[in-house]
Amino acid sequence: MSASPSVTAKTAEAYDVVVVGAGFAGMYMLHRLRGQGMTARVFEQGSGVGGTWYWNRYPGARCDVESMQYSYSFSEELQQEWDWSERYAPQPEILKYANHVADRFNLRSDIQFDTRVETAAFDEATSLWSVTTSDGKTVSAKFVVLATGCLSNARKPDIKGLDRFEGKVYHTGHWPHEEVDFTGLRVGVIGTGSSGIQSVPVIAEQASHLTVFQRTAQFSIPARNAGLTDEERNWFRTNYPEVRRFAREEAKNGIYTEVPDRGALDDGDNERRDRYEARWQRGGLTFMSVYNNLALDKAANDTAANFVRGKIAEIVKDSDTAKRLTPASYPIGTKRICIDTDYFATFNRPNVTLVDIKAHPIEEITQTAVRSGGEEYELDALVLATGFDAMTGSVARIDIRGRDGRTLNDKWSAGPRTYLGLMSAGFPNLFVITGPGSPSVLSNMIVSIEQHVDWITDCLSYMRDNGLDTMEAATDAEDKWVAHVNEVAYTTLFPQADSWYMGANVPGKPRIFMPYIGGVGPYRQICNDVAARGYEGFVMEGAKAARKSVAS
Ligand code: N01
Repeated sequence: MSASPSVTAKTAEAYDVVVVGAGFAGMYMLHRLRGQGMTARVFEQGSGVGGTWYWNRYPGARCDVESMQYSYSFSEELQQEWDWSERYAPQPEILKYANHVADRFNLRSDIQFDTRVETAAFDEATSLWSVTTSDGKTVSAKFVVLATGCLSNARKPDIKGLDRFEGKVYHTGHWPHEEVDFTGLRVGVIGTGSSGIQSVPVIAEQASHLTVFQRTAQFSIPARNAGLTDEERNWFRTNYPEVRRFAREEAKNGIYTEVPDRGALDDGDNERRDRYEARWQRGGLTFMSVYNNLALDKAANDTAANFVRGKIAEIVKDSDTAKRLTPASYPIGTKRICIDTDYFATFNRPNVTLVDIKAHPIEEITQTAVRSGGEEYELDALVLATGFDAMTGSVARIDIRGRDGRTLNDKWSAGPRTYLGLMSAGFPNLFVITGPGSPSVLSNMIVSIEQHVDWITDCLSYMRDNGLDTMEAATDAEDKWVAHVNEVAYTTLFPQADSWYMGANVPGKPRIFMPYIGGVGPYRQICNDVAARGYEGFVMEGAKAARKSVAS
């Protein structure tokens, strides 16, 4: 183990807080810290704000949480004044919103762009973090907040010959900033998660031929995207107090919608079909909220899965293609459900081919083609919609060293361990926003981001007001929380799927259900209760306490 970078507090720039990342989490964190009179420096590897929405510029990229809800709630003026154009905002509009927020709250002056945080080391003698960045500088900070995002480490698959391919290769999660035009090209898309499913219909319209390489068929629900009317916008604006309260406190996933009052097997066949049909027609993520036991009971889940399978069979004309597009190996919703615009119908186009790479794995990629099942699919361009090293990937890229020089990667080698998804024992004054062990990716991300940022801000103010220097998760509290997160996960059907929630998409990654599935409302209450009890489960120490222990 190499020596920790030494803390150069006397010479380095010193801040109260270093924030890593200027996506929605990092921007709001900076805003709140400034409000508390704390000094902060944000390092962002991109050239602009927006995080996910800065990188994911692939054709068809848009949010699948409705725009009126996928937006900050912390500023009443902002939420009243910003005009979303569509039910699901397209990526350029969300990025414009992020830039508007950065300008409106004058955030840029404390954000250093084009700069990666490479190492962060805690010095036990000074209780300071020493942070080195890709521009060769070192800064020191009392606290480090990782606002690195859960789906921000785009993962290039390990496919033989990929680097030999002579056409252009794109990754949906790392899309070029200049326009990509597929007109007249033979394009291949590998991957059929949310990114693949959004991009396939758009690419199919441009390409002379599109070949979709599918490893696992996905359940997808129509988005029914449309322009927002003034009436709809005004409804939200008038009802924001209740919409936001409900999203924070009552909704499991941070989205305002009806709460189901029954399980799927409580209705007869016809009534159940009518309910699914109504939600299918309405479209969107809340399809899984028709009944309250779809994530819990396999027989109940089967009714929803079979409904969607029936829809695929209705939409896709070629029965063999329809069969291959029909998910069969996991319960609906246990891999993140997708929301699409014309995804299944795209396979009725004469210029689209589906290749089942589960049945016929890709053998290799040559200079000009993808070879699978002995067939060569000649391509001019290849799109990798192969996802992310989710939840831990971006944290793992930073060499983080806590007490005794132990790295976070070493500590998390058998799976991430946190208390409340906020801190990890042995890493004092290091916070993670929407980290593993918190609801995060199972929720409307902005609801969870705001909750974590507010909690951390309150915590830092509390420490300052009480003369406390360090805060750290206690090992026993962390152990209990990890066990609880795991226990709750296994009351659901989620662990049955090979999903990125389980780390299953990354070869060799420990198979652990990473987010907390107890719901954002109960989770918020737990966090608030912990704070109200003087940050129960955390060890806090201050100069006074240290002096006292030295004197005694
Ligand atoms: O990534 P994914 P994504 N060879 O991991 C396949 C959010 N998001 O970027 O299922 C061949 O879901 C893989 O196959 P399999 C959202 O939370 C939101 O699409 O592992 N194939 C799968 O089909 C989402 O869930 C929005 O068998 C390989 C695909 O690639 C998350 O981001 C939009 C492979 C990866 O799917 C991730 O979505 C986009 C290999 N070696 C994303 N490796 C919205 O808000 C992987 N695959 C709308």
